[in-house]
Amino acid sequence: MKTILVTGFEPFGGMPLNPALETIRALNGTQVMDGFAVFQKVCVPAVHNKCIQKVLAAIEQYQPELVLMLGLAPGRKGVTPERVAINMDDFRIPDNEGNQIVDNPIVSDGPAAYFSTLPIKSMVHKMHLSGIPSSVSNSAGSFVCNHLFYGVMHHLHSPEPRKSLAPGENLTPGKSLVRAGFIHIPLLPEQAVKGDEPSMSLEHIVKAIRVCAETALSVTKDMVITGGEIA
Ligand code: PCA
Repeated sequence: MKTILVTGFEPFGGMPLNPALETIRALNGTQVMDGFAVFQKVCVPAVHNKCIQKVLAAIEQYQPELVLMLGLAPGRKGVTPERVAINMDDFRIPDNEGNQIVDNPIVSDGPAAYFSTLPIKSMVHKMHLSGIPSSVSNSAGSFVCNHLFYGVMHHLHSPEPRKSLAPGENLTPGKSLVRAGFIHIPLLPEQAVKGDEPSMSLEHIVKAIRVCAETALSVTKDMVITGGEIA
């Protein structure tokens, strides 16, 4: 059976919970596509460098087909697959060990950015068909989530590990390739009781991530539909 590594951050910024952690707990050990693949959770510290090390160790251990990294983005109205990770830390708040890094590249000689190798357009389309609010996000921010996203994509593009798919590259079953990317999720309803911020139930978020996983495991070439924004 194939493994889908699903990572979620611990609570950060003084919040008591992180829906990403609740989501990976709910998914852990569950299967998709009639037992074709199973979710394996990884709880990730909201701490620079340590988060990357934790996920790389899990990739080494589980040799997954697919890596879905999840994080909370308060204010998002839906489930938002990220298009791109940028090589820059600019933390508006300290991470969970008090590090507040400003204007520092994540990998000093690394490229400016990496694209997600998930079929983000197809994932959004399938989530819409499943009744889940969703859109492509063109920025994962410049905090710990972008940091992890960039660090993992950099590792998957370096020569030694299993190679990552390039955007649009065909997925050839049986080849040792791993698709990876980041998905931001909204607040849970209990985190938005004042009614001034959007939220989504855990049930819907879990369903959304299952749809994303099934899409990423079955779509060989992403759809060409707009997910763009006018600034
Ligand atoms: N969201 C934060 C960090 C951890 C999380 O879940 C972010 O978007 O960077």
